[in-house]
Amino acid sequence: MLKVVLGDITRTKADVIVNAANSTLLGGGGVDGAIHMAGGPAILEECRKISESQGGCPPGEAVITTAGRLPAKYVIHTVGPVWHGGMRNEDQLLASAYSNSLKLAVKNGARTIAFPNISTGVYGFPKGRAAKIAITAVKEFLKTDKSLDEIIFVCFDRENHEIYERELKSEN
Ligand code: AR6
Repeated sequence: MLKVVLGDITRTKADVIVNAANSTLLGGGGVDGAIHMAGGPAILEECRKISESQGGCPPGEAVITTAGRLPAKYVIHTVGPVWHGGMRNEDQLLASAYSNSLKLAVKNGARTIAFPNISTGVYGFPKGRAAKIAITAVKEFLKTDKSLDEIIFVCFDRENHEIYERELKSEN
């Protein structure tokens, strides 16, 4: 049910792939840039509409769009917190980014979902701490909702991959 892979999320087959976006929803670098590049302009078009109607997306929340040309049905764009040292509600906001993405995926009928390591790139969240929060948030969600078949953590860098492998192993 919980799976960890090393790779590029734009090549991952899942009903939903999650994007680590920013509050404007208008694109950026990192995984956000890769998703828009691979998925094509239809994704940005929908993001723009959502952004105009609700004024962007605050940290911890999530919105859904088409996946364009990606091998997924939807992209869920969530905004992780910028790391400021841990005293600005970063842990809770990161957990919410995961749980709100899961809720939105289930609401849209998804059975499989792939997450990048939200906030651990440009936003500077410590990787080990982020992995613990991500895994805990997903496990909490799975306690009450049984509709997802597979949740994949797609790690792009080896460091995150090793951290996730270790975290999941130590829990089993
Ligand atoms: N597939 C999977 N993971 C990836 C990929 C990929 N193709 N490319 C990078 N990563 P980041 P953040 C990993 O910086 O920290 C954007 O500009 C990367 O190794 O993409 O949440 C947004 O617009 C890292 O572990 O997102 C925001 O402004 C993880 O994805 C800002 O960056 C997240 O790194 C968000 O920062």
